[in-house]
Amino acid sequence: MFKKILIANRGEIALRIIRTCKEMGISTVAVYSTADADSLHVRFADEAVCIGPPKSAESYLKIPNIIAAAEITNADAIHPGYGFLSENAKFSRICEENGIKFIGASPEMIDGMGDKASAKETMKKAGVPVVPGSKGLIKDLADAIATAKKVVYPVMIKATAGGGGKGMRVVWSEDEMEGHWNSARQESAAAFGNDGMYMEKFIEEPRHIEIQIAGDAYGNACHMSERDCSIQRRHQKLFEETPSPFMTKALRKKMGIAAIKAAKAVKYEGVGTVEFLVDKNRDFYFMEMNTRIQVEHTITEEVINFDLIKEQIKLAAGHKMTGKNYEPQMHSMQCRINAEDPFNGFRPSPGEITTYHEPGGHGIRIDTHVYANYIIPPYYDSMISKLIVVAQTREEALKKMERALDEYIIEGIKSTIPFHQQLLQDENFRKGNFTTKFMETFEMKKK
Ligand code: MV4
Repeated sequence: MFKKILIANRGEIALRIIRTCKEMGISTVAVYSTADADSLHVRFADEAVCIGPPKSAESYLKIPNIIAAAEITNADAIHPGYGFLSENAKFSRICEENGIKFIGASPEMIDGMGDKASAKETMKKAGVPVVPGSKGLIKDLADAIATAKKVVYPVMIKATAGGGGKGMRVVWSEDEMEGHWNSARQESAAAFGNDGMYMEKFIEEPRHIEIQIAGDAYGNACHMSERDCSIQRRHQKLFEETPSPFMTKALRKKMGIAAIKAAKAVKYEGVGTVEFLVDKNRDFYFMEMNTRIQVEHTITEEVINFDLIKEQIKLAAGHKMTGKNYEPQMHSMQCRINAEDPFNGFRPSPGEITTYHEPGGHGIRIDTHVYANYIIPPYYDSMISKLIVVAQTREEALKKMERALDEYIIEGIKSTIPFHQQLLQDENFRKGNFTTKFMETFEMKKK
């Protein structure tokens, strides 16, 4: 097992990783920017190294500084958390070259899954259902028009280097193709330095359901229940739950088998997530594979009673797993509490938290790095806390979440607590009747 892990991240996930390391008897090294000197991850780690000024590009994304911090502290592994360098092939490779274990995917895996068109081909060959569409990349506008005729409108053109919705367009008819083709390619070239595009049938009003998986170095893989992440706004997830209210026993079995096929096809090592689109007929299609621990891993931990970070560290250290699958035993949901004003278009609201009181009691978990008088810096993402509940049923989990949100006091800044309170009162939401389009029509009621 590793003796010392450097955590190349900040905020709640840095703290989350430090906690598990402590329980495993592993020493920890925090890295921080000058804006985060008062952050809890700095306080709770055994050692801390300042890696630069506030801007991420000069600190949390600055590979030489992080490697230097690992070398001076003699860390034998780096945990990248999510975001930042967690899916950066170059960083994974540099760790490898410096004899530091990267607790995440190999550079080849990151590159392979990062190219969406080739990841899709890999999955199709492995027998994982994919959305019907172009074979590989589209050559030019004429190819796009010809392919769309075969795929049948509406279609979607997507950047092969994409993700997070960038470089993606829905095309409803041939007369719209030229405009969307040009603008999507330009956007992709600017955002990713890669204008490779592929095409798919547009799935209308899908659900976003992802399967947590894990694999070891001996060819074992297992699935660990699903997460419904359909409640998103501009590709930012706001609320996640497991089981999905749309799930059936039969669908879970089929999606689990498909996720394992995906993992085994690429000899996946570590914990990962296979994302699917699920249509109204419960047909499902591979969308992406994430090679990192995700923000929403918590709700899976609650329903299978299992520490995913611990498993991730063990797998990175070469431990063998049994390969048995996990079924959800409970119902869990997570509200992402962001420093944003939901009454004003979710505008960022950094600054000092003047009053802070957390809810508590049975079945409630809060993962956060904030405290009373903490100043939220404006440089990083706006998530400040994750409120997670676990209960026997969805009905009970909803009640518990309502109670917890009512108890949660954050003053001095605006937060998304009022949004979640209103979400939980929405009739369709309560019935589990929602898709990825839900937030397009959701409107906040005035205070
Ligand atoms: C789609 C789709 C409909 N049909 N692909 C959005 C992010 C990117 N990773 C894939 N996305 C989508 N791909 C086809 N063929 C709809 C979306 C989509 C979406 C997917 C998951 C969660 C939220 C979403 C919001 C808008 C569009």
